[in-house]
Formats: sequence, structure tokens, C-alpha cells
Amino acid sequence: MKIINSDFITSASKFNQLPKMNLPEIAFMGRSNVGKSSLINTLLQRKNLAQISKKPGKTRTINLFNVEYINTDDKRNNLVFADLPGYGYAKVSDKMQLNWKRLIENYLQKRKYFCGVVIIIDIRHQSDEKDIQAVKWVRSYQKPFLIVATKSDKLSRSKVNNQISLLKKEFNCLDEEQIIGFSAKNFSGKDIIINWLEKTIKNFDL
Ligand SMILES: Nc1nc2c(ncn2[C@@H]2O[C@H](COP(=O)(O)OP(=O)(O)OP(=O)(O)O)[C@@H](O)[C@H]2O)c(=O)[nH]1
Ligand SMILES: [Mg+2]
Repeated sequence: MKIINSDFITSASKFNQLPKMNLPEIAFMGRSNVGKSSLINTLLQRKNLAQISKKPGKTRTINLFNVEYINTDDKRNNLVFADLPGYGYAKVSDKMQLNWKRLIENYLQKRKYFCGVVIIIDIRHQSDEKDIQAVKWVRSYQKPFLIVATKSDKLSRSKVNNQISLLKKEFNCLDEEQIIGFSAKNFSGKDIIINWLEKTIKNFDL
């Protein structure tokens, strides 16, 4: 799969504001400021399509992106990326946190063409309760997911491997549940994510 084009579609702060797309959709979720938008921009080869911020909590809505790609058979196709709002931002009120939970829950449960989710964590940190909770939550919906440990450029290669083994234990990963290292700075791990996208879409019955 090769991504050739991308566009912002819309932002929605409520589930019922999301447009019906009739295209396979991949969601991206993780803690606030972990690097979701940077990961999306890297995959789309765009500098700032999904906004990047130094201030955590920038993405408070579900942002949809239309992605055009060609497959190995040279056919053009489209899919959708959904940048989900980050969890666990301390400065957000309890009410906002509850709204967030409802929005994501509705999304995971009801979004018709949602076919898989990329869960993003920071490779430098031990998993915290919110990340472990998020993975358990996503597992309960029985959709394919890929855990991406980002900012790998901040660690040496040997530390990256150690940290991934540690994280796999902390998340109680089954053999088929992968955790991969990734960096939006040097693009390591990008190809593995693209391959996972391709496989996930192919396995999804529209
Ligand atoms: N070194 C390094 N920095 C990164 C990487 N990915 C993201 N960052 C930095 O981390 C910060 C947050 O990145 P974003 O992509 O905005 O994170 P986000 O998860 O979308 O944040 P919110 O939408 O605010 O929840 C920015 O300063 C990025 O430049 C990476 O792979 N390596
Ligand atoms: Mg963001």
C-alpha cells in the first residue's frame, strides 16, 4: 500500500456529528501529547495536516482525514483516519473526561466502518494505568489493534528493544498482539504500520 493523497474532512465533538463515510476507517488513540498527530502526519507524508502541539490536550474532537492510496494491484482506493481525542490530560475537568469517554465509547461501539485502532504510547515511559485500561477496553471490542511505542528516536536501539519487551509484559500481550517502536523524527517503524493498515483493511468486511 502506498498513500498518495490526504485531506482533512471534518472535526466532531459529538458522535452523531460524524459524517457517514462508507469507507474503511482506522482510529488513532493515546494519551494527550503522546504524538498521535505526528504519527498521522508521518503516515500521510504531510507536515501539519493533523495539528501538532507542544501544549497537551490540543485534539479535543474526533478529526477525520480522507486518505487515498494505491494497492499492490495499482488500484486507487480511499480510507479514513480518525484522530481521537487524547485521554488523561489532568487539566481537563471531570465533566470533559466523561464526555471524552462517552465519545470514544460510542465511536468504538457504533462507528460502522471502524476496522481497527492504533494505540499510541510513549516508549520512554512505563505503561500507566490509563494506557493499560485503554488496551483492555479496546480488546473488549474485539477489533484489531496495533500498539505503537513512539518517540523511539529518544532512546538507543538496545534500550528500544528492552523497553518493548518490558511493555509487552506490562500489557500482558498475547503473541499476536504486537508492540512496535516508532519515530516521527526518523520514520522508523513506519513501514510496519503501513503493512498493518493494509492487512487490517483487507480483513475487514465492508
Ligand atoms: N522526538 C520526538 N518527538 C515527537 C515524536 N512524535 C511527537 N513528538 C513531539 O511530541 C509533541 C506532541 O506531539 P503531537 O503529535 O501534537 O501529540 P498528540 O498526541 O497529537 O497531542 P494532543 O492532540 O495534544 O493530545 C510535539 O512537540 C511533537 O513534536 C517523535 O517520534 N519523536
Ligand atoms: Mg493531536
